[in-house]
Amino acid sequence: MFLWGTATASYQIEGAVAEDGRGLSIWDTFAHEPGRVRDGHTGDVSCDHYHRWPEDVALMAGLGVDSYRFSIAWPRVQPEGRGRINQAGLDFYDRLTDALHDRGIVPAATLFHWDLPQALEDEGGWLNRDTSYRFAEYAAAVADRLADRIPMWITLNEPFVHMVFGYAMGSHAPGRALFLDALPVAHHQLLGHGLAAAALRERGAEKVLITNNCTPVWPASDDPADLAAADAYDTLHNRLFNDPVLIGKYPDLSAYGVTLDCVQDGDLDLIGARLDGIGINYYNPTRIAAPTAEGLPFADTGITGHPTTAFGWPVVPDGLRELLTGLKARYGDALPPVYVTENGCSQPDVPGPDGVVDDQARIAYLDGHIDALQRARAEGVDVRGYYVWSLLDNFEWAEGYHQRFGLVHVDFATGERTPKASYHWLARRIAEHAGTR
Ligand code: GBH
Repeated sequence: MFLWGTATASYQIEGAVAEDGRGLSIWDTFAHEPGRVRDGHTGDVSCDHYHRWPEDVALMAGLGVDSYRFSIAWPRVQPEGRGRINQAGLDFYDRLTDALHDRGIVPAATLFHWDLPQALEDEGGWLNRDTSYRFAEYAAAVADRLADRIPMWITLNEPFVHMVFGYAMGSHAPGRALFLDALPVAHHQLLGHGLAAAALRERGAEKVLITNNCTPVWPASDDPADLAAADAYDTLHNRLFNDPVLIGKYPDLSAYGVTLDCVQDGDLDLIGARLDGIGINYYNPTRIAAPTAEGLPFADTGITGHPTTAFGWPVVPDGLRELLTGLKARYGDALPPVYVTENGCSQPDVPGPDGVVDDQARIAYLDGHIDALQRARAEGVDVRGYYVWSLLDNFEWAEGYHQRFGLVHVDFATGERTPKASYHWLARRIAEHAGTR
């Protein structure tokens, strides 16, 4: 069955950051530091989904989705990041899970969408190998409570983005700018994935996945220097995370002057254990040229000649087909079923005469990408799901509430939700596809 879905993440929608024993996450700390998030926005209240979730489940039911991808906040489950389990925090996801089942919506839970307990960051965060073991302990606690009712598990969301923005560049929590020295964060997250996957399976989890954000890489020209740079980028962005989980080994990084010294015997066996699917988040391709300065082995030139989203990201629907068929070409039979676990765009509010946001650009974006996905399926890629990012306008990380990705408009002053034109469009589109699942 093909799953039509929508996706969110805990820190981006929940609010209620001090309720029912929740501990601090690195995003609470980061967002409250001056100058980190645009206009000092925080997730303290956000969409207040922690209280308004019944309304949000009703919105999903109205959309007609088969599945909902949400994330579980580690600091709600383990306020100190280790040891004591806070059952009151798990109660929230337990209620949500049951409500989804009541509506016939398949829950797909992500265990880590970047909100690491602050207590673990104080001990080095993902630079510290111990965090991988703590992650498995947390995964076990969640699975003990929910594996009987949640069939689909995603260990990590976009370990690449968490490493690069969080630890290499510092534009996301925990705000560290270590450049290439952030590399152990890749391995420790992936080790955490492998350990958590084993813990989930021991507890009867039906499907275990990881979500990687991938980008087709376009060389700026066929000049050998540009081609080599594009290959370097593809290696460091896509293959660094896909190869270990799909074929059990890291790509060779020696040409870039870096090594993964932190890999220990047996790690790759855990990381490379067979998955039931791979989650892919797609937003846009990347155009790469030879580096112009010392340091990184590539230069990101940006893409011109395509429409852009409010974020300035290029809109290239066929990039999704290119990405999916490229994964099939590279990994062949080692590629498990693919779930597009995020795709969507930020657009400004354009209120129509009736007050409903008339987001025609989002409709065009989704329409084009759904077509591209269907073309990839026709070309033989086993794609089993498509989740729109996002159900609601929400806290868009360093951009705060300035970028709106929702199918549903949120008035952040009142919490009021109003479905946009794209919501109504997608509901029709999903209904039309009912027979082709
Ligand atoms: C995802 O990350 C996250 O999982 C989600 O939480 C987030 O809200 C959502 O996407 C929207 O941001 O410079 O033009 O080449 C997406 C990661 C990283 C994808 C930056 C686009 C560069 C665009 N993104 N990337 S461009």
